[in-house]
Amino acid sequence: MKYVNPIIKGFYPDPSVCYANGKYYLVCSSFQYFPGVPLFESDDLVNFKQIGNVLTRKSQVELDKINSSGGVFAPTIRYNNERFYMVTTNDTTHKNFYVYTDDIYGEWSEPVYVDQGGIDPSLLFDGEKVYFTSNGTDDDGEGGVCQCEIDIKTGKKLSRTKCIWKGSGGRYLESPHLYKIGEYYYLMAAEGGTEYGHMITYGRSDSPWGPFENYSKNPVLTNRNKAPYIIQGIGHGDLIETPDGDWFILSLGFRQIHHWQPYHHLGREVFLTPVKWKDGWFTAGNDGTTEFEYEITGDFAQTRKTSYTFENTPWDIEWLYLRHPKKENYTLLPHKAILNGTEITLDMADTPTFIGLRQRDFKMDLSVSVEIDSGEGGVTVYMCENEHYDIAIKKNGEYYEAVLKLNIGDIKHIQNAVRLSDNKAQLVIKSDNFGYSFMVNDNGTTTSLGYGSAKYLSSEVSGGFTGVVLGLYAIGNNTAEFTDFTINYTDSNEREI
Ligand code: 6LW
Repeated sequence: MKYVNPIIKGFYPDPSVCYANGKYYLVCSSFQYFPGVPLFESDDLVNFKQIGNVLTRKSQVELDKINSSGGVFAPTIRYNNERFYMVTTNDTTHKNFYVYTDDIYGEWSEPVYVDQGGIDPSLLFDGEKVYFTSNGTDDDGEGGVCQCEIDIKTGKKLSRTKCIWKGSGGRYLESPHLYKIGEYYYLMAAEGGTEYGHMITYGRSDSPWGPFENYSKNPVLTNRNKAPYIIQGIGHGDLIETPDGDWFILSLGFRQIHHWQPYHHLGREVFLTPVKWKDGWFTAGNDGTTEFEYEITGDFAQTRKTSYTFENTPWDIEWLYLRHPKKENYTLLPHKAILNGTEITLDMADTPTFIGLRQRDFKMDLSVSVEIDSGEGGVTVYMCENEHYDIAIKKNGEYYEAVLKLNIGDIKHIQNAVRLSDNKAQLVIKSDNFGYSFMVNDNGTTTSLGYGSAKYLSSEVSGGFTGVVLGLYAIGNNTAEFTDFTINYTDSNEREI
């Protein structure tokens, strides 16, 4: 079969994958969004369906007042002895912890904390031993990939934390995963930072503690020298073997808006790259790069969900809140969302009344009918509190208007305000690689409110680790009702840009 990258589109960074009971399970980071750590299932390693989230209770994850792109960093998922483990960092509290479940469709445990610093923790179950590996600094103050042995029942350290690898010389040595494959231990990691210089490197050893002999052609995978090319930033990956003995790296990467325009706003997405072994060393992709298309063994088709409605998108799986939501402000029905606004606005690193979906592709048509009593209610194309474009219905004295607000850093601009005949209207957003057109339909009359460029919502402008989320919101002590919500995506076919 032929598959096309990315296999999961939209803001789903830092993928980690495991195989259990005939299926693959994948997790990603989630930062300031709640619930935390999206969880996917797949039969074939190409088609992944989100089945839930790992961190669904406030007791599992502290997100109050955290900065955007703080909170839940890169997770690792592993399966051992009929139990799933997800280990991650809350970068705001600087704590590494894991949770576990025996039922992948059920709730996960309360956190078990491990007293080792750094980020990007990973677990290796090796017979009776469990190794806990992260980046950071060891007990003697040495920096690099650090490791200790833990008691998996309590999270207690059974050894000192020791620096086991310094990487291949790139900056930001991150995302270490230790594997036992055949007679060797392989330590794979990312270097270069999660930007255009991102790469995957590895070494091998006959001991989990090293010393690791570096692969002679590191990096084993990177798109840093591939230009002009849409797929960039390939790095931070996990290695997986299929039951047929084929090997792959699932990694993050991102799509620039154009070959010659180095901006990306959809976040870091999930890419699948074939791996080949020779003489105890592996290579990945096409001469160490990730391409759009691969032919792999398997008799199945790649399918994608391209249409999102309230009816086909359950409220408790793909929808996201900012930090810990005040649940009493949301009435989420099969065909309608009723949001109660507060004084918290979208410009604050706080918890506005907001519920959103990740933007999954460049070319999109979004429409929703909105009715408000007072205040403001609408849709935000949201990168973070500093960069977001908002289309809304707003009460202005005795009448209602449709507004478009563009917020780019210190510039907060009302682009347009059009008086409405009533307190309700249909809001429409159409996007392509380069930007968003905003329209309002008032009783059958459509008016353009303006345009916002995608590049100002990009990671290159905004910084941070997230991607654009399309959020329904309400502000003011008001009620906003949303109905007839649809998002339709068209395959952007970036190869032709
Ligand atoms: C993550 C680090 C990285 O912890 O970005 O891409 C950080 N790699 O490994 C946040 O996603």
